[in-house]
Amino acid sequence: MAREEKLTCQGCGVAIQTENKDKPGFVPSSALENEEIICQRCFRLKHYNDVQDVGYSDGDFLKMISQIADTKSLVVKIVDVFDFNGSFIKSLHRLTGNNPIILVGNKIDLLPKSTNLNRLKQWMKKSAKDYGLTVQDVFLVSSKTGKGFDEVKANMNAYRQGKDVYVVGCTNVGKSTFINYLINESTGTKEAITTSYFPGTTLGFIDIPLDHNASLYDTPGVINRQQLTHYLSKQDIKTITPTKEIKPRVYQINDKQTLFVGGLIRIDFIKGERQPFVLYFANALDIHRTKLEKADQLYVDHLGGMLQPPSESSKAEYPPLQERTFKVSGEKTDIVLPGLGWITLSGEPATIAVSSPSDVPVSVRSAII
Ligand SMILES: Nc1nc2c(ncn2[C@@H]2O[C@H](COP(=O)(O)OP(=O)(O)OP(=O)(O)O)[C@@H](O)[C@H]2O)c(=O)[nH]1
Ligand SMILES: [Mg+2]
Repeated sequence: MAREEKLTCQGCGVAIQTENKDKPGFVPSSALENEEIICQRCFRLKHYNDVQDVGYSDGDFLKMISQIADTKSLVVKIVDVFDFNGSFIKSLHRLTGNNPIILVGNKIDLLPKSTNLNRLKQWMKKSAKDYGLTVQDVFLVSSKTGKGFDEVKANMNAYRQGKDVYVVGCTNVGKSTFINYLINESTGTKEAITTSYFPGTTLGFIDIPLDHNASLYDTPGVINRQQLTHYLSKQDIKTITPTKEIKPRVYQINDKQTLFVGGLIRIDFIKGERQPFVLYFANALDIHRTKLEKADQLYVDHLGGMLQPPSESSKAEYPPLQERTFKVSGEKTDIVLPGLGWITLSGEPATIAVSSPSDVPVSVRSAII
């Protein structure tokens, strides 16, 4: 791949410039002398957890990633196991050409301890196939704890056959955190690359030499507008992002009862015998139960207050909810909200209406846990 020899930020890969403070890649010219060059945006992210918006479009990132098609390399596609469907990005392999792909499910530390990881791996293999993606292999890791890294490292080395490696995936799946783990293991340097819970942290390719002839590349994430994250304020994103092992919350629900997940989505149990609803959402998210007949009014009266996120100050921007009805029977089923979590139903016959923003499509799958 033809690469210009230009100065890029070591934290996010953006081209460095010294002209405009409000544009991506800014560093004061005095800082160009430093050994480590970090742009102003990375600096603010690292030290103040404050993200500066960049004027990049979804297409700009796609164009960057499509350069991988012209390389001979190994592609490591990362997905977030907590948001498999939302982070899978079906179209991604069209951008990476004919290069072999290994699929890595990241963030397994978020799944309940009882999760059968072997089963999850099989499920991921089958799902990838259903999505039309041929993968060499599937691995599960936590870039936070390091679980699964020995296996994935050995296999990356075997599969790359001396070639470069590109780490690709949806925004926020943990590509940069994954690479930081590898860097820390081999050099002892911690948090070499900028990471954050805001989608769109990495802005360009970041070259990490593997040996004299090959490199590992971090790449910008592909944006999936169907994830709930894109409809929330920065503070609300923080609330819905799980940071610890998810504690499944079990509610015994009677028909004509409603559950609110914060003020983000609403689940109505329309018809069926009393049964357990098992909720897998960030532990910090509050769940409220009410009678179906009271739910409309409760939402009007308490959105942004008792029912939050969205918070009082950001609720005006939150899209109106649209209702979709699902019928479950026979098989243990997950109702999935991309970027938020899922609800597992036992398979007892049930009619459920889920209300979510219209651009965030709710889907069903056979239960993964
Ligand atoms: N719990 C948990 N969180 C993780 C893990 N890996 C990454 N994260 C968190 O996920 C968020 C996103 O991580 P990044 O490494 O910035 O993700 P990315 O894929 O590089 O994102 P973009 O650069 O925006 O495409 C951060 O808040 C990380 O701390 C993991 O294994 N477990
Ligand atoms: Mg990144």
